[in-house]
Amino acid sequence: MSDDALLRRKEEQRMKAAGRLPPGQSLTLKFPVLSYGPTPAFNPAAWDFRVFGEVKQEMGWTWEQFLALPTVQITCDLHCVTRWSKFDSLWEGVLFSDFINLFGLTDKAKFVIAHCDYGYTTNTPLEVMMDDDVLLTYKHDGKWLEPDHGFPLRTLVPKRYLWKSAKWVRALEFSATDKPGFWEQGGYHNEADPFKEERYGRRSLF
Ligand SMILES: Nc1nc2c(c(=O)[nH]1)N[C@H]1C(S)=C(S)[C@@H](COP(=O)(O)O)O[C@H]1N2
Ligand SMILES: [Mo]
Repeated sequence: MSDDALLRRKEEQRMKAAGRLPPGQSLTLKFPVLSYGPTPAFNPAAWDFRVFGEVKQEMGWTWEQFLALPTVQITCDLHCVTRWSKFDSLWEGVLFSDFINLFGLTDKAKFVIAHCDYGYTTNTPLEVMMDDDVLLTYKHDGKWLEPDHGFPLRTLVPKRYLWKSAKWVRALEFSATDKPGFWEQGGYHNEADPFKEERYGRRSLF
């Protein structure tokens, strides 16, 4: 076995023993790219980010304005439905639960729908988004996030399979009703908790 394979296996055993490896997952030391469609070009002068729906005040940010928002750093584990898990990755971004205070939510807001370039969407209950590790992020491992991984902005929802972490996100919709997103409509599980192995839903279209 190569040194890399040995290291990987040792790390995997360690994470399993620590209860950090969800069922059916194996450890990767890489950060694979999984996108449906191309990586969008980023034009900082034209980019904007907005919030709409069940908000007290609709709001938008330019890239410069977004970068001025206070950030936090978190270390978390990532779990992809394609069965790889990546441990102890470092992220910096705006904490979602702080971000919503900038505009306020109505009492009806129960779900958050991320809208991305090229129309990718994903839905997550507000309650899940309020966790203290959910970010709007643009830095990974101390560097600007790679474009393939979602630069300029991605949501990060570490406690759900990674398809719920929306790359190239341009808007957040706050909704009273749930609106299954791209993969959720395509047959992935609506809840996507890796430790419950919620990979695929009942109504698979594939
Ligand atoms: N906008 C957008 N976000 C996306 C995707 C996508 O195709 N478009 N793919 C999702 C899926 S299925 C996965 S597994 C992760 C992969 O993230 P990564 O490429 O950074 O590993 O991004 C998610 N976010
Ligand atoms: Mo995925």
